[in-house]
Amino acid sequence: NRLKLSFMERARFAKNKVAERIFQIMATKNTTLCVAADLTKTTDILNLAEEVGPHICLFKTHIDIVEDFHPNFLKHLQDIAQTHNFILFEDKKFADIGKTVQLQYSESIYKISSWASLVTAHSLTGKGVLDAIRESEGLKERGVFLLAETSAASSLIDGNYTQATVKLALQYTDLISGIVCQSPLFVDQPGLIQLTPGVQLDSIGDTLSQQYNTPEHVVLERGADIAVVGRGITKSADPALAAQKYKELLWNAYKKRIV
Ligand code: BMP
Repeated sequence: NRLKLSFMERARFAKNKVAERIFQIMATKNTTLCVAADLTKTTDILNLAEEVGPHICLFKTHIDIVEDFHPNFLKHLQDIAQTHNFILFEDKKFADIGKTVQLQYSESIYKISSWASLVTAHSLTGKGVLDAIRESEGLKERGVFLLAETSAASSLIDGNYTQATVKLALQYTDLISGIVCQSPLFVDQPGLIQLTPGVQLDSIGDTLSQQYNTPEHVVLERGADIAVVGRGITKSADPALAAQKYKELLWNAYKKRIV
């Protein structure tokens, strides 16, 4: 049961290289926090990365919301990621046919495959998406988080879709780092990582169907390994302090879970 094992122990079960690295980062930095850097200016994103860097394992971007994108920005971001030892994660949610995904992943001004060690994908169009990501040009070590459930109220995803997504993930364990979901779907797979968004302390949701749970709840009741926090940190007066607080709450919950 993955919920009772430490990240250090789980690292050796990981078949995906990036997942193995994530386990090691979590175990050495004592953090399971992924920040969602949903900001539209490159300087704001870089400042956030510097501020929260010591407290996070993953830095999640939506690169296509950036207004003043330039390739130099990625160079800076990579430097910060290296300094603070966290992983760059582009939340692209690929959902097209394989050929289109391949172009979206490796081409365009963003060239995602050249800098993002991690990306997200929908399972909607099936294995072609994963074959495309596996076969594309780009970083040698790459990982995918497959989306099996969402934090959105009244999501159209049902139990069958969720189960089929987990099944698909298990056919691509070399490529899949983990699954994005809201409940413990794969407790018998210690090498896979559960990533859970929809985490905030001061709010239960927004006006656009987002739903929030607390750090303790997602770790102890929902099986989250990594929690994604966006506005809970980015809208805070002191993002570094907020990140530290989320990190500590999440880590304490994890320690409580594995005893
Ligand atoms: P916030 O904490 O500000 O609500 O941000 C949540 C982040 O997680 C967003 O970047 C969103 O795209 C992502 N996300 C989510 O909220 N729910 C999901 O089910 C999947 C996501 O990727």
